[in-house]
Amino acid sequence: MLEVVIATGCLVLLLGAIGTVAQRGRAAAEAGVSASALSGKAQRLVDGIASELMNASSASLPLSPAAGRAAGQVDYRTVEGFDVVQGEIDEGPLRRIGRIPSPEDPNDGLDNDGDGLVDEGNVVLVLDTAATPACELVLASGVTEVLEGEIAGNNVDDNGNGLVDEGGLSLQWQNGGTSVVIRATLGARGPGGDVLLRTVVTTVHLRN
Ligand SMILES: [Ca+2]
Ligand SMILES: [Ca+2]
Ligand SMILES: [Ca+2]
Ligand SMILES: [Ca+2]
Repeated sequence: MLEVVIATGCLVLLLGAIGTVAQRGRAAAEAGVSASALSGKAQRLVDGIASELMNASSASLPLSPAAGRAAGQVDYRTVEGFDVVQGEIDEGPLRRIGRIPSPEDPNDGLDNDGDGLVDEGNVVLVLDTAATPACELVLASGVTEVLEGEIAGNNVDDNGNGLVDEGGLSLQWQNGGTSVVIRATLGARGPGGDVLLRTVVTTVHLRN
């Protein structure tokens, strides 16, 4: 019974997330997205990731990417409480935040959906990587393949931010994995039909 409730709750969240994205997509197609709306969307994405990772256990993070490299996804466990009998932290199921290809624009070097962005993706939150069916919440769509100003696959830091060939969502561990720098670039067509890009950076300090 519990499983059914969890599955239904997940479905409701999932449908809500998809509905929101679909609505925004329609509005964007009709009028174009203003620069400030796109900035807001990018800011909400990194803020959402930050508030999620704030509760992650730093011990659960995978090894830091090599120097000058960033991860496009992270698996982690959130801290659910403290077991006073065992004297240790209770951790939840393994979660994942990462960028995946958009269903409308598979990763083939072409702008399949004609939105002006090539191979853009979605950033999703997976609540339990072991659960079937998988429960994925879409945190944002229109996340570019590489971060603004970066050229993929040339082994050069084109935008001068210290990271080489980083993706449109890039996660960088700092201070021995007790903080994570989150960078994301979102793109969309503006009112004039030109493609707008907005990049937001924030650093989150893990509580545990
Ligand atoms: Ca494509
Ligand atoms: Ca596209
Ligand atoms: Ca770079
Ligand atoms: Ca590059």
